[in-house]
Amino acid sequence: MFKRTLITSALPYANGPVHIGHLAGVYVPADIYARYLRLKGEEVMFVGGSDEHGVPITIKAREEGVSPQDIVDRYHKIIKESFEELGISFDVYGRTTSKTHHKTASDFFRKLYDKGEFIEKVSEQLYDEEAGEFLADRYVVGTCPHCGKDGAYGDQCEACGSSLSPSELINPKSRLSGSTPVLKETSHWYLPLDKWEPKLREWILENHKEWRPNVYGQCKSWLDMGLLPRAVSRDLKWGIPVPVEGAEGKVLYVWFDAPIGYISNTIDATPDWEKWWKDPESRMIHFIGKDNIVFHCIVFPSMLMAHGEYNLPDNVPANEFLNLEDDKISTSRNWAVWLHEYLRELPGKQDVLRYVLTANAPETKDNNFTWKDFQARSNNELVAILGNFINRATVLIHKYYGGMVPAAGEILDSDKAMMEETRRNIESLSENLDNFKFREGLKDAMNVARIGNKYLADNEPWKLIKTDPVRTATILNLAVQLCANLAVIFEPFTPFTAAKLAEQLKIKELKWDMTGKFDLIPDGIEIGKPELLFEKIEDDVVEFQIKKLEDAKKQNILNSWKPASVKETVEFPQFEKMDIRVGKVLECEKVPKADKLLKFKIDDGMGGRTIVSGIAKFYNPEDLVGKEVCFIANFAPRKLKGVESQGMILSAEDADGRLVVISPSGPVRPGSSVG
Ligand code: B3M
Ligand code: ZN
Repeated sequence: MFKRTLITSALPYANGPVHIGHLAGVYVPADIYARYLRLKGEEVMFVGGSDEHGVPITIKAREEGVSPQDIVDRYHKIIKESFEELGISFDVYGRTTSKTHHKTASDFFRKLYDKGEFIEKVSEQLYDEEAGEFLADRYVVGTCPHCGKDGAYGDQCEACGSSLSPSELINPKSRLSGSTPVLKETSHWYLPLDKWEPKLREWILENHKEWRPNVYGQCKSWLDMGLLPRAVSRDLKWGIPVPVEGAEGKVLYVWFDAPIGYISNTIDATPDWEKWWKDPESRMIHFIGKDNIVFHCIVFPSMLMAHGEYNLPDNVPANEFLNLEDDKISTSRNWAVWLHEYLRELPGKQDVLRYVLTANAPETKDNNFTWKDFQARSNNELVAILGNFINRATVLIHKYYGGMVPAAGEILDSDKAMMEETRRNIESLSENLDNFKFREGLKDAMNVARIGNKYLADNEPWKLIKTDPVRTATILNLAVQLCANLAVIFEPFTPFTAAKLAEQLKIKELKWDMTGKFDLIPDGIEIGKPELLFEKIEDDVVEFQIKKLEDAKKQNILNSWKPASVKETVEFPQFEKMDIRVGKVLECEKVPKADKLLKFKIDDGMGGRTIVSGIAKFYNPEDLVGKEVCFIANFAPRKLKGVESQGMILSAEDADGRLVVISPSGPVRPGSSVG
């Protein structure tokens, strides 16, 4: 049995704020687990921190014309503060630019180097001759050799998800200068993962069959493909210098230094750090997203084995991805709900977000966040089930007993059944949390609130008070005991609410071993005034958020809009055949039973004509009357919804698909030729 648990959560890159995908995938479940173990009285260390190296940070710095240090200082602060505000209860939140980390990572590399654990190899890598720099990872873009999509990065194609190396890209381009890179020799240190393959196989495939199927499966397929030596250094300026003579201009690969950040941050947290990492009675759990599985299950463990003194992780409960409104979350497209913005725009609603992200946790498959579902879960579950039960119980105690908890009398079978059912749900909750099934666990917790509502509805203390005050006292005593149970079991999920409730019920400290008991609040204790634990989320709040996303989508379309390529060349005689004229709109109306069509009566200087045009979605017909428009006068007439159209009105298509009619910039006589 383990004595203590070291919980790590992936170190977010400090090149942008965190969004709900990060939260649902990593930080909320890690926090639930840490809080749960603490409630059980277990020894826990919950380690987080920012990942401040890597190419994306230097690219962002270059784009903004600031230093990489400026970028990481900015985002480390935003990330750290927003985590705190959401109640992510890190025991330490460090950063990989810290002195401790530089030393720890250097020493780690040096130890492996001295033990002869690396292979030094010369290879040809892409080099930007204009910039005079090697192009590691994301410094190169090109066409993906697997799916053929453009815009694949040197380390990964985001379209098909394949891992790449820069030299695999077809038609590579440097992101530094835009030039086509050349191949140039450079030497690097490689960790021979193949050496550790047999041990990894035994450790994961034999001894950790309990890991989540997605994690186990990914590891198995990596192992079955066969492991290769992996470069752990890069030719870059930003990073931890390779601590070896003759390695000028080389830094540790970000995925070599970042996981060592878990160790460095533990060192910053406690002088007693070694027991967390080296004592076989300590266990380590990595919370990560699915894109980090190989690094945490294959690469980092190989580093730890090569080092020789460290424990391997006991479990790696990686989550799948969270989508937003049925679309992949994307930083570059700004398709995200950013935590720091959420906290500003929905103040005091931390627990609602934590609740909804857990209820929709992408544990076994990708899942979807929608604002409508957010509102529904808030109002139909937190307000209507949990908040409602607690409110009813505490309000009645205030109403009938001036807030003093009444003593329970005789316990009937129906009371015992309620208590039993509560215990069963809490047992199932515990078991689910022990097995990293947070979504299922949350259902169990909510069921306990449902039991409470049913208990009150079945017993109707508000009626009984008139006929049987003794029985009423029993019911309300048990109801308030159930509230105390809820304070404990919801603490991992909704800690702010749990703290308020505990205060209201005068519970000094919440502990897991209080659960399932019905003597937690002594008779005669005066409980605090009932306060609303949850408020309804109104329509305007979610409409604002939905509008924000729609705006982001529009902005994206505008940003990525490119004019269509020019059509085949036409000679003048061919062009001349087209008779374009100016006309004045005399009448304009919708064509019945056709939502796209407008019917125009045009003064063409030749007695007038009718033209039907498919722009009804973009104009009010009356707004067009009196306008001058351009139309093709010799367009073959055709019938549209029974109306003969004698020409075609010219319009331009906007980036978001809106059609805008073309008008002359000054007054022109109807019938004038355009050419
Ligand atoms: N920064 C990658 C990521 O955010 C990376 C995790 C490091 S954990 C040691 O996906
Ligand atoms: Zn691809």
